Amino acid sequence: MTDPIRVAVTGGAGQIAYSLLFRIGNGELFGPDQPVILQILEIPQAMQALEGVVMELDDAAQPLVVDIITSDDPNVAFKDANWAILVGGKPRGPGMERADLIAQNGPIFVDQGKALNNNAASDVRVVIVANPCNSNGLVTKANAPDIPANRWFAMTRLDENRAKAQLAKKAGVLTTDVTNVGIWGNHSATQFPNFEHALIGGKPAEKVIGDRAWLEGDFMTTVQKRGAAIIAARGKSSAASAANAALDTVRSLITPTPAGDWFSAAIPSDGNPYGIADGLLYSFPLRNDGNGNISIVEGLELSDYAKSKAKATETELLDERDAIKDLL
Ligand code: NAX
Repeated sequence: MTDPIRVAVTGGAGQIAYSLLFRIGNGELFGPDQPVILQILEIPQAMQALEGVVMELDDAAQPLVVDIITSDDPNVAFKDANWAILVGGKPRGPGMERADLIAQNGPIFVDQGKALNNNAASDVRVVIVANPCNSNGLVTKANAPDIPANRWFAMTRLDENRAKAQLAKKAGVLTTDVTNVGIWGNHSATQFPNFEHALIGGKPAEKVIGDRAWLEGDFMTTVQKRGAAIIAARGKSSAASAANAALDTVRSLITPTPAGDWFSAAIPSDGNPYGIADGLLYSFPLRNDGNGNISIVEGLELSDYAKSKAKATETELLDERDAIKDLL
């Protein structure tokens, strides 16, 4: 039998994990022949709820799931993990400012960074979903100095998928016809879903749509504020679509990117070709060359409009970094 891949998922009793774990178990991440060991982390107060999730995982009788390990100790959950998908964190409560969210989540990721550093497999790759994901990722990375910089990703794929869906709807095409949508910067309302390079059926989206005012207006705000719109409609934050985006992210990291296209995730910004400050986890358009190398798409011409948007989200990330500087 092929050696199983160990996938650590945190926040296992939460809403995103409720979709994510079953889809990993189904083979949607690593294919129908690749066994997996699920290593699930929760906080002590949620271990009982996690037990229920594990009962359901058992009841799904997924042949690829060869073992399920649960723990409230990150040193156990991250032991020998080849992938760590960090979903668990403190949610934003009523009246809580973004700065409070950052401050309250920071310490969680100090501990998890240390635990990853000391326990994960030497090939571990880490995808941070828990918000504020760029800054949480920065804290985790800073506390895991032995894990190389090219193993760190914060999730902006949901934003990319949202942007593609909006463009496809407007143009009356399938989402598969929309390519080259890059998310720049932070997973927050300052993110820049860059429509200027997007293609619809291989033609510039701006030409196909023919409505720059919509692109700069409704399109941008719909994507930037989609999370809040879903909470308003559903009474809960996006979960199935977030799990879906986490799967998309990992798949893009392990399969070659189709010719000419790209995908989005936040990665360490050091030495990036677009003049964004070093020392951030900043989302860029990325390519996977199929040999395990993930690189920023180079040579994209940025208009003054695009530059100003890329800068605004950089500024927010610098402010966030300032708020957690003691943890880095
Ligand atoms: P839930 O509140 O349903 O679940 C979070 C789970 O994490 C809870 O079960 C909680 O007990 C657990 N948890 C808290 N602290 C933990 C710790 N120290 N170690 C392990 N587990 C811990 O949230 P859910 O809807 O699943 O969302 C999870 C995270 O994803 C949130 O931070 C959310 O903001 C973030 N999101 C990120 C998105 C992205 O695109 N990057 C989109 C969706 C989502 O909003």
